[in-house]
Amino acid sequence: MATHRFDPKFTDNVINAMGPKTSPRMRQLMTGLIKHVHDFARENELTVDEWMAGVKMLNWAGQMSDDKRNEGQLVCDVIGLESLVDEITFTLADEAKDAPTATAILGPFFRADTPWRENGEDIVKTKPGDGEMAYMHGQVVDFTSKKPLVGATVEVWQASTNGLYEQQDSEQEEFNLRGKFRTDEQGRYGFYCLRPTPYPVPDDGPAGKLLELMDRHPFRPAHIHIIATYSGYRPLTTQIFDRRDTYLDNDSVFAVKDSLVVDFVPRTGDPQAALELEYDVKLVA
Ligand code: MBD
Ligand code: FE
Repeated sequence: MATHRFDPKFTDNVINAMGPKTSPRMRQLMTGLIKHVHDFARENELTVDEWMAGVKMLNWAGQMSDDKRNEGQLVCDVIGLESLVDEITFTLADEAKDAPTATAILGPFFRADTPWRENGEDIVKTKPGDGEMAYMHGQVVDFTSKKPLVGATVEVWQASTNGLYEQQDSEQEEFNLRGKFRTDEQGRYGFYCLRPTPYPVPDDGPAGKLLELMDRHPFRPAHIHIIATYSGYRPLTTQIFDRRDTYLDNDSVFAVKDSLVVDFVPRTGDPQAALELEYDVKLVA
């Protein structure tokens, strides 16, 4: 006789169906996943209709998970999962005064094939009608010794003032607002960019539907994405946030950390930018 599905023994049966060739880690993860998903269904007396609505949402997200949408990741983001996993993976003491640069989530709009650019270059290839230009620059250093890291890679990307990343917007030149830089002999990098502006995550798909059903807004605080790497050091994926932003405390993907909030300041004597941001990146070996 089959075990009654409400009986926790049913869950044990499902878990015990895994064979001996399962890797220990796979066994651990699937055991936890099956337990929690079954408990979720039992505790909430999940109905067939509700479960099917969830399945439909996953299928919908799957259909939109190309480079332009990445909805599977976005669905994870709006329920805080990418931010949680980031925190679990990188347990660096984020809020300590003198700490290595804190991590933040990659997000769905990274492109691996971003072109190299020269220090001092302008990443704003398609100028929006509005927006403020800024010069962002700084040093990549070894956190422990404070020595500059010469030849480190600093990769950045940001959305335009219309709230769209370049791959979401046919009006923007390819790789607009993206660039990969190599630090100079003093470990320095620098480029012109836009002062970032707050932006709604795409809300016309499954993640947006989920936000609407939860009565939540889709906005993210203004941010610039950074990936910094140097041979022998832990690669850093992070985002920096403009202090003036009103969404710092209610980011729709829960990525803000205090130590990643930065101040753009007036820049004098530069016809290309009236603002600047000095930002040092501290890596750990
Ligand atoms: C973004 O631009 C982003 O950076 C993240 C993390 C999630 C959704 C959209
Ligand atoms: Fe982003």
